[in-house]
Amino acid sequence: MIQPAVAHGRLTGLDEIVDVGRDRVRGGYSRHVWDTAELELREWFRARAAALGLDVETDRNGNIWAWWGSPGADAVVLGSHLDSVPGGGEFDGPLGVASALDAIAMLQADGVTPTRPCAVVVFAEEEGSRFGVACLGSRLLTGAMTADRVRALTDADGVTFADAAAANGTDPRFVGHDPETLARIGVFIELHVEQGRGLIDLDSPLAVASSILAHGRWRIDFTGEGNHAGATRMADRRDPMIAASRGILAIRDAARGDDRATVGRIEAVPGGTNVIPSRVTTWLDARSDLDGDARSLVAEITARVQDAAAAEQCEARVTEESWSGQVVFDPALRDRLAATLGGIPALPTGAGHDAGILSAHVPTAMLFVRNPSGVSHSPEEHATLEDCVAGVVALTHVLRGLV
Ligand code: HGY
Ligand code: MN
Ligand code: MN
Ligand code: MN
Repeated sequence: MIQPAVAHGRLTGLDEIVDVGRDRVRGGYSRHVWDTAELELREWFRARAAALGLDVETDRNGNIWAWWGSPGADAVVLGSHLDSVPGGGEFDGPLGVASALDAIAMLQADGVTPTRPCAVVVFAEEEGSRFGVACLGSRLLTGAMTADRVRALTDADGVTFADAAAANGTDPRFVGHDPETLARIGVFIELHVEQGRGLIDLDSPLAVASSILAHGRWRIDFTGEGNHAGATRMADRRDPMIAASRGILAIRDAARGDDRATVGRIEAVPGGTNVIPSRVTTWLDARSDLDGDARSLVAEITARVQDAAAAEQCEARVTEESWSGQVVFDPALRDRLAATLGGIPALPTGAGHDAGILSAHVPTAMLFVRNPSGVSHSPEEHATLEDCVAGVVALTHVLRGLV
């Protein structure tokens, strides 16, 4: 079989974007929806797709589609996302997009003409790093989140999703559930770098995904009394930073077994070295294998953070920002991939994906590529060229069997 093109030690395509959105402060990459880096990646995608003769369109939610042949129903859709977490790795997202384009290029080079519509999609704001909700593009597409709620989301500078969309050619009046675009998808397959040690432990370059943990995000506001750092005696304070600190330890202690509970973001208001804050906001990412497990974890966390706040004469309020139930990927499609690829293991994941959102609507599958560092959402995330090539070859075999 034809092999994917490589250049400068990377899949071609990935080598072209290696410097886009590098984060000089955090390390790794910061590429957030409609920022300079992400816009550059969108242009890169459009140019690569056009070079393959694909027709590119942006849907009403800012997701980009590149069609091989005419757009139509029952399409085979491959793809992933181009945005990153703050200081993220090189592969989370872009590997799936570059591999999808490569798979089409390889079939074209082999003289294949698809008998079914086929597309590569780039989903917008998968990480939720700008507007706080992960998989925003696929949630809007599928109606999993209402347009009104999404339009009102704000970024760190107070810019609303509606204003950011309008400034970048997406009319905010028309964002939201898009049944026509959704109805075109016959099957969706997302290739992704593995984000834990699963494939290291299995000693395999590739796996198919079996399931995704139930997960969500909650905002926790600890409120107390803002005051002077020098003039306020320790005994007289109602310091929400202390309440939040107790709360974060309680969150860690609440997570048992398959549970994961993470506080990766904290904000003190007003945020001065010589100021006792009036409010400290933390964001909780909580996950567990079953929906009920994740829900009871968050119920326990809610009780514990309220106790932690009360111990400091403060208050804690917990607000859900997003939720994704447990995903079990389509067993028939998974078996089909496994049969095509022969002897490939199946692997559950703790990471969320647009494929998980789509799985409630269309048969969906994922292919994971080994990550030798076992680390992701970090500059240490990695995938060897050899394993990336194996991923593209596998995706090409799968695509050939579907088109
Ligand atoms: O947060 C997640 O699980 C995903 O990487 N967006
Ligand atoms: Mn991802
Ligand atoms: Mn990610
Ligand atoms: Mn459990």
